[in-house]
Amino acid sequence: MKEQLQALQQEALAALDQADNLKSLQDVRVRILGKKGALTDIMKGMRDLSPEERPIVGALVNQLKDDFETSFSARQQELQQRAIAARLASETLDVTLPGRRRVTGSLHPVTLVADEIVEIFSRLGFSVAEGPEIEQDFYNFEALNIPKDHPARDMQDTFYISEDLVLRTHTSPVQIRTMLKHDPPIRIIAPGTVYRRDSDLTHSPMFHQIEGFLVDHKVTFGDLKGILTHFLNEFFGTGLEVRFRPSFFPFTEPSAEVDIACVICGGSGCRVCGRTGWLEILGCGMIDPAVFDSVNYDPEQYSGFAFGMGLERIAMLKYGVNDLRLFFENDLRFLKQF
Ligand code: 2NL
Repeated sequence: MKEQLQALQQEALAALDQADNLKSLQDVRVRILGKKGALTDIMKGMRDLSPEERPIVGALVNQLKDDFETSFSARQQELQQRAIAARLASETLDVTLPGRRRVTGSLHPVTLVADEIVEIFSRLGFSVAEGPEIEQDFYNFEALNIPKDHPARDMQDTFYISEDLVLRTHTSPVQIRTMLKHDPPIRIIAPGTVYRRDSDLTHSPMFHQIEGFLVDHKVTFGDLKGILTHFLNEFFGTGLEVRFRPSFFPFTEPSAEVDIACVICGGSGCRVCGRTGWLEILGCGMIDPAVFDSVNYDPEQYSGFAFGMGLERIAMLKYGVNDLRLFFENDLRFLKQF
């Protein structure tokens, strides 16, 4: 039995040496120490030994077990180290590689211009208001003193959804809605998308406007001139020359158009200003009493002014863009520049 044990020990240690991964190492252990393992078999055979022999063989078995465990642990550690080393070698990480760049978008030039105008009027106490792009005839036309036979109402100029619904042709209906909800004093700025049946080199069927108005006791044309001159100086630069020309809108009386000295040529005359030295920049006027009637404001108690401008035109002048279509093509080479 002693020889049997020695042979088993040799075999077991050789098997441990040969195992080249943790799984086959575990298999060797089962083969020797498992329930049906070789050493277990030998231990079962000890029943047949004499009382004198039994402790001697028992001691040898224990010795073999201890030796096996020691060798097993050593080999197990060795194989674990080897597995870790292999993994480290195959999963190397180059920390000097540049990171993946995050693509950030930028704001559209029309948004930038709208935000800057809103910012300037916010500092003067104006609040932002918005409204629906599909609008009722009453808010878009009727309440604004635009008569039934006015050419702006024509199917040729306005997108009709039904007899009573249109795509709003200006942001003025936002102001009508605001006045119907709130009493004066009131100061509102309303940026938004508007629609007209017009499509050529210099007109898009969808474009953007910003309108503002102020209503209080004793508001005068002088207040209008002061506020708009201040705004234009903030937006285009201090010392800018500004002029007010008489004009006409159905919703204001008196009405004016405002020009600034050409930002391209400085007033000497160029292609952009049509050699006049002036650029038309916005329309404005004192709110017509007929408009006050439709929102139930008393024209004897209150007066106010309103103004409106096209955002694409302002963005073209501000950024030196010479083609309106660039704003709607969404070419990243263009948009990335803002
Ligand atoms: C322009 C001119 C203007 C208004 C808009 C307005 C609104 C109400 C009452 C009175 Cl609720 N007026 N808006 C007034 C004058 C001119 O816009 O050239 N827009 C692009």
